[in-house]
Parts: sequence; C-alpha cells; structure tokens
Amino acid sequence: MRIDVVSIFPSYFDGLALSLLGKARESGILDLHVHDLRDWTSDRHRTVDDTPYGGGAGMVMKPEPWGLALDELAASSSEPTIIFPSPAGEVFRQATARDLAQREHLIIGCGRYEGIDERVFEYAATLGEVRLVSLGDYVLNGGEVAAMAMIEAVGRLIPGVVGNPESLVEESHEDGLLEYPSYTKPSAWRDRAVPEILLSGNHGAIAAWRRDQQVERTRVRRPDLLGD
Ligand code: JEB
Repeated sequence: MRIDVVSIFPSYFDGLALSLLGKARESGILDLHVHDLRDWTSDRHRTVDDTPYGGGAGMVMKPEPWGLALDELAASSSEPTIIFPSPAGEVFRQATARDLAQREHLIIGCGRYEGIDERVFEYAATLGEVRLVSLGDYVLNGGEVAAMAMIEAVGRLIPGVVGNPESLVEESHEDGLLEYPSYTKPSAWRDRAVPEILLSGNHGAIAAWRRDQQVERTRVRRPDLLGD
C-alpha cells in the first residue's frame, strides 16, 4: 500500500517512520510519503490560508495548493482513496481500518485552521473515492493527529506488518469485545497474585475464563458495544 500525506506540519509524521510501521516500510509493504502543502504554493509567503467568505472567525485553507497537490499525487494511481480527517466525518472504527487496509493507494489531506475550502472535497471526488473521517467526538486543531492514528490502525492490518496473524483476531474490537486482562511474571507482586486459573495449565478453562472476563468488562465499561 502507498500512503501520501499532505500537511503544513509534515514533521509531525517523523515519529511514525519508526517501530511497527518502520519494519513495514523497509520491506516495501507500506510506502509512506509525507508532503508539505506549501510545496504547491507559488507566492513569496507560501500562503495556504485566507479569510472566510461570509465572514466569521479564523481562516480557511485556500483551494489552489490542495488542487495541485491532489492532481500530482492522484496521478500515480488509477483509483486512490482520498481521506480528509474532519470533525464532521464518519467516525473512524476498526471496521473503517479494515476497509482502508484493502486499498492500494491512500491520500490523506490534513487540514488546519477552520478547515479546507469546501470545493476541494468536491474536486477530490473527481480523482478518487473521498472519505471524510473523524477520530471521535472531540475537537482537535487539525487533521494530523487523526491521520497518524488512522495510519497506525490501518498499517498494522496490512498482511506482513504484524508478525503473528493470530494476534489480530484476539485483539480488542476485532470481535466486538474488549480484551481480557493480561499478566506476566512474577506470579506474586506487591501482595497481588495472578488469577490462579492462569497457572493451572487447563487451556479450556483458561479460554472460558478469558471469554467471561471479556464479556464482563465490556458490559461494565462499554455496554454500547453489546448493543445495550
Ligand atoms: C480534523 C480540524 C477545526 C472545527 C473545529 C476545529 C482541520 N475528531 C476530530 N476532531 N477534530 C478533528 C478531528 C478529526 N479527524 C479535525 C481536521 C481539522 C479538526 N481542524 C480544526 C475545524 N473545524 C481543522
């Protein structure tokens, strides 16, 4: 998969090049390219924003640099998926990550200020499938943090990125339940013992206990996931 990110703060993404995604990049499974939107400006001040038509607070991102950036980046593939992190988008879920992990080419446009001129979304739809996606119901100052979360969630679902394929199935949200609690050595720590069942060697009983813990935790912490 190729991912192109466009941002006025490209250095936000430096840390993403490490760790899990770093390994995926080396092997060429995930080809991440981060671009500075200002590279598609032509004025002396590399201007990306202007005042809003109709008035109001703050600034809006100008359409011209976005149009040039999208033209150039979309030209490298037949049907890119163009994602704009937006507080007004569909909420990003594990199912969204699974869907996006199937795509060959993602272009992620990170807005700032009060957002991007609306015509950019319409124009982008002529170049590929456009998705406005929200990280959740809280307000961020721009799309970068949301883009990083989405890239990490999508990237680790690409076959070859996670070492153990079984670990994906067992994880929180993959089966609609929260994870069971995990423990490691020592078996007693500061007067707290590991649940005895986990030391029993009875794999059937352990699996049943873990499932019970998953259901109970989900009931208490996230009843919405059970449809309650
Ligand atoms: C994404 C963004 C801004 C109104 C208020 C603030 C570009 N879950 C999320 N919350 N906020 C964003 C987001 C996502 N994804 C988000 C892109 C931009 C916020 N802002 C600031 C815009 N409109 C600008």
